[in-house]
Amino acid sequence: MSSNLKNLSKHDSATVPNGAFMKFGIIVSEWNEEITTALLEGALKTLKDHGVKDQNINVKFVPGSFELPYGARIVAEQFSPHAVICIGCVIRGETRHFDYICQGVTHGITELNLDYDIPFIFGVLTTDNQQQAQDRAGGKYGNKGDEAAVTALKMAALRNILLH
Ligand code: DLZ
Repeated sequence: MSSNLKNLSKHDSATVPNGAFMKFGIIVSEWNEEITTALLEGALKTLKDHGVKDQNINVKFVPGSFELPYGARIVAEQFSPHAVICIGCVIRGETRHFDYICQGVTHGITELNLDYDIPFIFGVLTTDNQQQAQDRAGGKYGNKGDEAAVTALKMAALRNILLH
């Protein structure tokens, strides 16, 4: 059976806004650290490739994905970024915990988008196993961190256009 999965991280660089005058917050979950570190590296590289300066990127860590919405809110309030990227990885286990964490973090990030004047980007992998996570953290399906960074640049630019 052929797979319709593709590398979703492939994008046309020409369509990505320049971030030279933008500030970004990144909040990263420590659970499944090997994966979230790879996602973070992807996001940082993509932001810098599109002109974002080191001093305009503020990275903070939280224990697990469930804590991402709270951490993202603090980063937004303390650092006044143009967008916040939330990075996590939830891998299905034997219990329902997976469902509750996914539900909590999704709902939390959605609420932040509605309550705050800046975009909060969902860079959270929710997979059935470790291999699926690796495939999406610099593996055969790209790096969700890259995608999250491209989305952050586009949403920050959209906000600038619409609000100014
Ligand atoms: C407890 C837990 C479990 C079982 N699995 C994950 C996971 O796969 N990914 C993740 O980011 N966090 C996990 N956590 C931790 C929760 O997100 C949270 O940190 C704790 O429930 C404490 O609030």
